[in-house]
Amino acid sequence: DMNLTWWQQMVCYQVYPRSFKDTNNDGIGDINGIIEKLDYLSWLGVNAIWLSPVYVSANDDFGYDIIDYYDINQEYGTLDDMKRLIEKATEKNIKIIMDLVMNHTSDEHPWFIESKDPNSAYRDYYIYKEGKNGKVPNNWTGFFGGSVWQKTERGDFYLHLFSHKQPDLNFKNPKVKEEFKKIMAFWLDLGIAGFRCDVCNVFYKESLENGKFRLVLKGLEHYHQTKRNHEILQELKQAFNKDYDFMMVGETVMINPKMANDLLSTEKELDLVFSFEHMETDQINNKWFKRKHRPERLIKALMKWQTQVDWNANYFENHDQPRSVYRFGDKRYHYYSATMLSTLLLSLRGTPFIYQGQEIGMTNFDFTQMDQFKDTESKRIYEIGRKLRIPKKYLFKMIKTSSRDNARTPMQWDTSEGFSQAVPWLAINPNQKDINVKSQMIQEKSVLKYYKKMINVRKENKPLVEGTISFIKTPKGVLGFERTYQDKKLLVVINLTNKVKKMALHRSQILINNYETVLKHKLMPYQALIIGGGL
Ligand code: ISL
Ligand code: CA
Repeated sequence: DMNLTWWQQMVCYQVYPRSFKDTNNDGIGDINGIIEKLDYLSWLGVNAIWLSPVYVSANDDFGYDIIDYYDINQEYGTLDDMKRLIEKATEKNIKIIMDLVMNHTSDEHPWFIESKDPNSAYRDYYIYKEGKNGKVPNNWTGFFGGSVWQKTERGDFYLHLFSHKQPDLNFKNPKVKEEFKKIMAFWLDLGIAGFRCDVCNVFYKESLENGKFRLVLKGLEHYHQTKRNHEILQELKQAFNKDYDFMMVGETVMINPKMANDLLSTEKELDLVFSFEHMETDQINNKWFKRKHRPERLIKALMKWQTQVDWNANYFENHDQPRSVYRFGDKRYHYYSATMLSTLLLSLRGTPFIYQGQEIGMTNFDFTQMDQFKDTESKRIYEIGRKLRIPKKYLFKMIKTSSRDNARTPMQWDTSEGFSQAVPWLAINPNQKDINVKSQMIQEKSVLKYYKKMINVRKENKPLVEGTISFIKTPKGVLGFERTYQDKKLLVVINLTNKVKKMALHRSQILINNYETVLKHKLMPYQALIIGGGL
């Protein structure tokens, strides 16, 4: 009955399949595992799943290097399993959003293998170039560090913005775009409800000229958010808009609100975009160089995006980010930090995305050695760092803090073998003894129960979904806003600090509160509450 689309009303849950649930005990999560946990997800109250890639992959970047867009990675199951997942999820009113990786394929994809022959029909699917006196064709640097050029056996080079196992596709060749139309049609016909489009504002390379000076991603200005990139996205979206009620959420790197609005404009190339500014508030220039988290900086970024973009894709975690609970919270306040973030995520204006494990407050892993990392990015950064003679100890510390593997350790279902009875592909966090689904379902007060409750509060209170947002004056480190829909007004107050904060509060009509009580004149550390009836 709302004026909003289904993807605006949804609470979306991101599954990283490799680490979610293993049913055949090979230590690797699988599609049957997701099917097994659908009851759990519907108990929690989510109505959509974004599935990180499950396609056939060479697993250099665990699914983000695709060999076959039309089939499922054997480790995860079969196409029939996938069809069953879609069917069972649909029965439970859970929509499936699949990852769509357009910027690159695996170097083991048949297209790339063919393309190695200069006379092949697939040559133009990728970006090859002769070197300059045996050296790389230009000065561009990639997302995982180092040059974007990889030398071939023939002596020329191909371009890869990510790992050398992920050659970039050439969107100047219209056939490549047509391939993606076919891929989209295939999955939409199988009943999926949308796509999360991987790095979808960098795939069209306007030119291969040298980039101007930048500390990271030299060359960016030649492919970031190009005009043609917009047009291709529009064409892909519009090709299916008439026949399918589907959505596209773009992972859009390095954008500001103006760029976001361009992508979300009336041309409707994307329905939602993931922005990064709020996730970069605790870093200097790039994620390997951290600075102390200051709540005011996070608040400022959130307010900026909430004010300048009408409908945001809200998130604090995904498979690329370290865990949020101690990043934006405090070790001494696990429960309060996690529930504060839950309240914030689910009460901001926009569509919330919860990453697996966030709902129980999973934490970073206490890595002690380099060989524990499985992520291609972590390994590559170590290599590059060593070449630059950065001391091992320092490098290790950097990677331990920022590695994507922090988010990729297996889901903590219970105290022992809940994820798998075999040795998992990536070590499980020993704190699963304390932090796990089973215990949190039993405990009277738990992060999990709070998430379930908060999702429900969101569903039952229209202002939290459909309402406008306006910010109120608050003490430093506290975020306060009103959500208003018709004659209903709610006040959300979130203390993002580990300090007690003075603030006069109304104590009636408390919809949710992560503490037992509300004090009249102060907020406790990480206290978060929603009050009915406004101020
Ligand atoms: O993870 C990052 C560094 O923290 C980002 O720069 C990330 O590489 C970027 O956001 C693009 O991410 C997406 O595409 C990558 C893949 O490795 C990521 O997992 C995916 O989310 C290449 O496909
Ligand atoms: Ca398995």
